[in-house]
Amino acid sequence: MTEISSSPPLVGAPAESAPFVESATTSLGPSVLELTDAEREQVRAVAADLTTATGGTVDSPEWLAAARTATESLPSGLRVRLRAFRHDPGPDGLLLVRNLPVEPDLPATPVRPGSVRRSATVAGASIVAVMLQLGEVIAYRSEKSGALVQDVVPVPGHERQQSNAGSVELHMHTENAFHANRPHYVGLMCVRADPTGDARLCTASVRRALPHLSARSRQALSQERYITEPPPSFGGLDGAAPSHAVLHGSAADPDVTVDFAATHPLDEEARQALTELRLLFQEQAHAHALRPGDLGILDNRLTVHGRTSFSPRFDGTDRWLHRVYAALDGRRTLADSEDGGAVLR
Ligand SMILES: O=C(O)CCC(=O)C(=O)O
Ligand SMILES: [Fe+2]
Repeated sequence: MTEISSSPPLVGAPAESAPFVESATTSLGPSVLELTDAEREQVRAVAADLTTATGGTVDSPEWLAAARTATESLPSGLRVRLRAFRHDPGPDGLLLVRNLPVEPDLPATPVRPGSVRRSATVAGASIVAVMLQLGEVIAYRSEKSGALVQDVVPVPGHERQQSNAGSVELHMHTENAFHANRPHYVGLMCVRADPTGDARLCTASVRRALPHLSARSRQALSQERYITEPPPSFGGLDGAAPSHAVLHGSAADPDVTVDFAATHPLDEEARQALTELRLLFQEQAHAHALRPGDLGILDNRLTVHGRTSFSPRFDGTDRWLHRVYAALDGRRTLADSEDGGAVLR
């Protein structure tokens, strides 16, 4: 397997004022795994079998069981790397796996809202198999109809939304920051690149930001002085949202939970600390122009992500990602599961 450098970091203005501006200094070498063509074909064979296994119905428990078994046939170098990432997600909390298989005869990029993959495709089965090496694959009933493999595509009429259907800048966020059982890992796999080249997945990690954060901000961010609103699709605010800390866990190596479009400080000092963190993330963020077969795996405890603005055409040629979530503790997510399965409330 070859290590290759990734996209340059980006340096940007505050979240309110896009655009991001790129500069070329650091590389993400250690966080990138490029599969050889032989390894890609090995993954393709596993995924192709899964397109017909148990009828190829992704969301059925039987298909998921078949996918879980099939993960053992992934290339050993990939499995070793995923296990190592689970142990230590590194300073960027990101693993970019490149050269995964995608179908050669990809249909037009969907344009309808809430588009998902209910039937297994080569790319969809590949991302599920990879994510199952990290944890249990989960989804949310209120999001993309609870499908395990979701499409991330721009949707006409949703351009200005702070959601993955939008095409304005998507502010940095912890995935489902408001949710007690938010995913531990988010997988975003490109099956069609943005034809304009403008759309970039942006990532930044708390491990990089922490040493630059003032002691005062660190303290404020570590206290329950913030609330995070759920999106309207989850029913909005049901009474008062619980206050929470943005930094939590180990003081020396904390987790971060924040959504710069939905997290509100409860006092002025907390607001200043949030601004300091946002600016640090923006200064340090990496921008990734994903290509077909690229899978960005984010540790959702350490890494926030967002997306630059871009200009969709809505003609079937737009950027198209698949998204799959994984959680480490299936016993813990059970409390939010309606039927003991993978779909949470
Ligand atoms: O489009 C992207 O690159 C990221 C979208 C996103 O944040 C998501 O789907 O969770
Ligand atoms: Fe996201």
